Amino acid sequence: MPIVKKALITGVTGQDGSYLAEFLLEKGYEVHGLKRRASSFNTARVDHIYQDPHVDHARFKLHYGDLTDTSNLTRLLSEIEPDEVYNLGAQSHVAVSFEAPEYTADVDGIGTLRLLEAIRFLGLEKKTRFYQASTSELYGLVQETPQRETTPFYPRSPYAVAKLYSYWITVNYREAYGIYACNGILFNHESPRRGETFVTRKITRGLANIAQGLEECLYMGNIDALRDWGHAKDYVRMQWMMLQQEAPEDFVIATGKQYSVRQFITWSAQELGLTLAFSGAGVEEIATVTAIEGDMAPALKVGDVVLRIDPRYFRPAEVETLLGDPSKAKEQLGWEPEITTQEMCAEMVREDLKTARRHALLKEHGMDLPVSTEG
Ligand code: NDP
Ligand code: GDR
Repeated sequence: MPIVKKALITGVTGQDGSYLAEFLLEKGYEVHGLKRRASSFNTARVDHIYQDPHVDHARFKLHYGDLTDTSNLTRLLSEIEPDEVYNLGAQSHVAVSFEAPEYTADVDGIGTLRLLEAIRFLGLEKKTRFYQASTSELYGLVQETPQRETTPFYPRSPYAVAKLYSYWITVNYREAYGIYACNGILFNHESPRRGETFVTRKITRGLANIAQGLEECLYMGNIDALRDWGHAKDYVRMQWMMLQQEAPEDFVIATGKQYSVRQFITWSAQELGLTLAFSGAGVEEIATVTAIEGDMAPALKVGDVVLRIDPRYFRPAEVETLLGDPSKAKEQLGWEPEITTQEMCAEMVREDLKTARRHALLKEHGMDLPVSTEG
């Protein structure tokens, strides 16, 4: 396949980066990804598309780098001269940003400036288009419902404040230097590749493990939080679409539907054949199994408590509710999500159940693998 364009993806080893890399490779792009040096392998999400660099015409290439390293980013941009840069790299966990606020600001805020400044410094303003992974967390303490492109921001975490800087520096470089730079203001999006400590994956993986006897109980924070959850596959398509327009603009990407964490727990349990009853209030609330159908949860019986509240997972400042209005994306770009929240939840549970069953089988044969439950 002839190479159509060259793209650089920061955060290629993350959830979105892996789906976007697949998407761009299918479109005929040469895809360059930034990966961080780690003491163990961190490329599990892209191993299936990795191409041996010794093979001629490899179109997927990984480079060591970091958003805190200006010279590294500048060198890579000058060597690759990409047509498109997708800045997806970030310390992306809101709760962790309260623990590591300075690092989060450096990566999620100044990291964006480093890339934009490198584009300018290298004279790539007219060649390289730039996508910034902005977020519904910018709306934080919401000022209007549903949230759209014009809704005022009110960030509620070090993560969101760092992303606010990135949002505005992207707008500023577009206006000041004419760079084709866009913000995708994406609401929560999930998939079987979602990091294990974000709430949806924590639930689907945790319940699948409990059903198979690998964990005993799920410890959760604020299960009344409301979110607008879409599927990452639908959202990366839109990231690409935003860079294919005549003029750069910012877009909200969301489903326009909102559910509680508690609802997501109920759906996940149902997918495992479990009916749950919630009882108690506040930190005393628990979820108990009241009925079991099928054979997906051999380790459970009616009356078992599978969920408790642990205040450790409450945030110093919480974003209680988010609901996006994707009308602009729909009207201007014809984008609509294809996968519903409940379908996505079912897919995540199915995938986590497969893994849990494999682990349970190994355990049965005396080959116990440690199952991490941190986060
Ligand atoms: P992930 O946490 O799954 O992936 C983050 C990526 O950033 C990983 O590849 C990670 O590398 C990389 N990264 C972390 N720190 C650095 C650093 N210092 N230098 C370079 N790379 C780094 O996030 P998602 O895929 O879910 O999200 C992608 C982007 O979209 C993020 O910027 C996120 O903030 C934003 N976003 C996400 C939403 C969502 O619901 N998923 C919604 C709105 C915005 P490693 O694998 O080594 O950890
Ligand atoms: P969020 O996602 O903070 O919206 O950021 P997360 O899944 O972490 O939390 C969603 C909501 O669930 C509540 N919650 C818990 N969250 C976690 N992680 N663990 C728990 O045990 C738990 N219990 C309840 C949270 O308090 C919150 O209200 C995600 C990230 O992908 C960001 O990078 C992105 O910008 C936004 O989505 C849009």
